[in-house]
Amino acid sequence: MTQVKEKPALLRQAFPKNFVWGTATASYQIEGAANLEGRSPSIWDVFAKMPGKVKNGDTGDVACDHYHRYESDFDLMQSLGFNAYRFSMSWSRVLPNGRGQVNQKGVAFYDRIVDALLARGIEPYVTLYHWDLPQVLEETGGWLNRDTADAFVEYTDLMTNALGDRLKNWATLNEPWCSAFLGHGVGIHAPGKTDFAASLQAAHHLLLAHGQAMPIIRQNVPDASAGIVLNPAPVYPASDSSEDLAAAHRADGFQNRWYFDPVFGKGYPEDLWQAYGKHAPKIQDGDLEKIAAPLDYIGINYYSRTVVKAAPIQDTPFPWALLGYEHMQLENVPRTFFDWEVYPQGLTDFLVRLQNEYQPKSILITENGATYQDQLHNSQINDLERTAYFEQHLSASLKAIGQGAKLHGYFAWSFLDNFEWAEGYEKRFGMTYVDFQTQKRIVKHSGRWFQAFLGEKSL
Ligand code: IFM
Repeated sequence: MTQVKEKPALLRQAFPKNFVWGTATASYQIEGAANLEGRSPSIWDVFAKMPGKVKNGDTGDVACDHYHRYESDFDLMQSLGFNAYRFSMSWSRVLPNGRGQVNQKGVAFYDRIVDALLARGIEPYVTLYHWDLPQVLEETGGWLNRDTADAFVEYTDLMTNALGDRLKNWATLNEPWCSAFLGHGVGIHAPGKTDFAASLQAAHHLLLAHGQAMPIIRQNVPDASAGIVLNPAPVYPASDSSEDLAAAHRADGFQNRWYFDPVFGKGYPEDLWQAYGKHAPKIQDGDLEKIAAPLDYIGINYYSRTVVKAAPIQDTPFPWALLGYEHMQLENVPRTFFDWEVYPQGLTDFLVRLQNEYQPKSILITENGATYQDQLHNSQINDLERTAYFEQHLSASLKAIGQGAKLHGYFAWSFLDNFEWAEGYEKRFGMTYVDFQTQKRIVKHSGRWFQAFLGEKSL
């Protein structure tokens, strides 16, 4: 008789003892209360209201109403066993004019958030900028204006002074690649610009904002752990041909090296700088030194990989045409509802490469998760695919630790279903289902899986 081998269960104890177990969200995606208590519009409030920009005309006006429900949301988070929570702050809630006059009610909200987490034994990890630039700053040029990097320093100064006595884990930016390229290159995110050179300029000012804010965090919170969150897409060649290998290297430059290299003190990659030519950003003496401010940790958001093949280089302002590659859509591979390939090996590969190439002191996986078409049956969501996604990526993380990656924590994206940017509420990433009509929360199978895993019990 054939023996059916059961896959050994993944155990929490297989991870290092002080591993950080968290879940993540972002301000505009969950808070709601868009017009309450002095908050001014962000670029996402404005973008979401432009016809055709967000599916079904959805906006973050109410979202998960977390602004009013954070106490019960954190009770739920605590009951699932997480010991850390990554959230972001809304700049326009605390500085409605982008700089200058402080909205104390906005600051008080984040003060309450931090206390509510600490009271439950959940360590807060904050991101200062998760894409919701105050609209007033957009009106003076947004990330295309170098002054916005200075305004970010003022905002950092305000929040680190206000909360740094209790809040120790700080990230400057979330995924500057997205703010820059999706927001300024292809225009599918706020502020909706479509100019490749502008996207590179925005990327530079974002990185500058990060570099200038790091010393302020250190000055105001001497025992802070401070870093930045990037979103690598490991790139694989479609074949072993030298053309495809070279194309993959160039694509890796656009996706990954353009951000990792300067942040880790290597400056912008020379091959890309040459290839971008007239589209390359304007930078000033000393910028690269600032951007290279030492990090306590690097945050990695991992979802999927990219596969590319060589294509003719064309003098058109689209990065892949300019760099001579095409994206491949592989057949017969598992995919999420976003159509992103499920490829856990990419996480292992990237973590190991990151350690070897950039030698970070510490790595956190600050996001990892998947969207599937959840079905509500008898008030339950049996999202087994999402559970499998989490399990596979945790195993991939463990593999990377075994190969030397200094990985110290994992934050699942996301705690709640939420406003998924241009996709509105259609794409759900939560381990907790949110009924956006009633605001009822229902923990999905994946959330219950985490609860059992973290509590070292069987489900
Ligand atoms: O929802 C986003 C998040 O805001 C940034 N990283 C990717 C997630 C899923 O698309």
